[in-house]
Amino acid sequence: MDADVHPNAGLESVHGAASRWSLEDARAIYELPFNDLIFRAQTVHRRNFDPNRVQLSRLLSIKTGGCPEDCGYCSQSARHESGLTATKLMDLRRVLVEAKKAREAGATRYCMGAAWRSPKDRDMDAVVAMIEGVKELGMETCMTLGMLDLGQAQRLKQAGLDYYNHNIDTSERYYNEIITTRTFADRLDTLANVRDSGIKVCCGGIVGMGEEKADRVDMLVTLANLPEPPDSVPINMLIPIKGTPLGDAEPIEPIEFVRTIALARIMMPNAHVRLSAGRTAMSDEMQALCFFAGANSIFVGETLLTAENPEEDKDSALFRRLGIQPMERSAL
Ligand code: SAM
Ligand code: DTB
Ligand code: SF4
Repeated sequence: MDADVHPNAGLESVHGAASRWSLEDARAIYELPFNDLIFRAQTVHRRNFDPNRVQLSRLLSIKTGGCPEDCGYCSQSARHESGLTATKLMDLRRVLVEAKKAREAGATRYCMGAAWRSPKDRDMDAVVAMIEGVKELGMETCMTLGMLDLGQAQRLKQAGLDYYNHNIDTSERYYNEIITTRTFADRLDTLANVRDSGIKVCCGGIVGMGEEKADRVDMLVTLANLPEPPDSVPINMLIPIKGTPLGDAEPIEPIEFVRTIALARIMMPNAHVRLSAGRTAMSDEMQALCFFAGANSIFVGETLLTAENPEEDKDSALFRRLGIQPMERSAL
């Protein structure tokens, strides 16, 4: 552990929501003895949230596959042979049928994703109608459509979009190993457009892509030091997809994953930290540790965008065993 960082650093206001993080402090916290790290994360968590409530989001792929980008983890890139069939943009009625089902299953946020580099002008009317329709169902809306310029972000805001998901995915250093068709700086530009339009930012990344510990920490430092920390921080565990460059990646060591969740919680105390992709490969005990480390949101439903997610029965059984209740919309 870094001699300059006291084991209790981060518990006091000096590292509160408004402060900025140095790489050094963040790395030292990540490396703390596990029990100290988790105790600290749980303490921060309890100050800001009900520790026994977890928010439920549901994903829908409104346009699958055929994407021109080359993100090395993704089943939807046209450059990878993942065997996925590309689809056109989904019809509004079908989106609303799916959203209603999600609401009935307890989801409070509906997240719609499209495999685009960025939306084309001709797509905007259709996605605006989806936002309006889902809002009318009384759910929060989130979209992830690739890069946005300011005008597009403002249009989505006007339609009532609550959140926009756009991940930085990894550290700036490791980024070019994973994606070459858009830069880290492009991602930050989109995040600025989203923020400036008044839409809440959902931004996180993926763990388990062969990165070093320092990359995991650096990614979280970038997020925590954004002009405003994101409102939601999805932490995905890589789902290795056959036919993609990361299809044979070594799985991340579970304790390293839990450390990443804990550090996200400590550095972004007011954010919903989402235990996102990869839960089918996690034991119940690992998920319980993630909740203890401060994760307080998950995706529910048997599919994410294209990959598998735990069945709803399995999640409700786990929640029962842990005494966790779904978060109500009003508590968000
Ligand atoms: N095309 C849009 C974009 O990239 O901005 C939106 C969809 S994209 C699938 C959303 C995020 O899902 C990615 O940024 C990545 O963090 C995550 N993701 C995609 N494939 C994944 C995988 N195989 N394992 C874990 N996370 C993944
Ligand atoms: C995020 O960070 N994770 C979600 C959501 N944002 C859009 C997507 C996970 C995708 C997992 C792989 C798949 O389903 O294809
Ligand atoms: Fe396209 Fe998004 Fe997949 Fe990248 S992550 S290949 S941009 S769908």
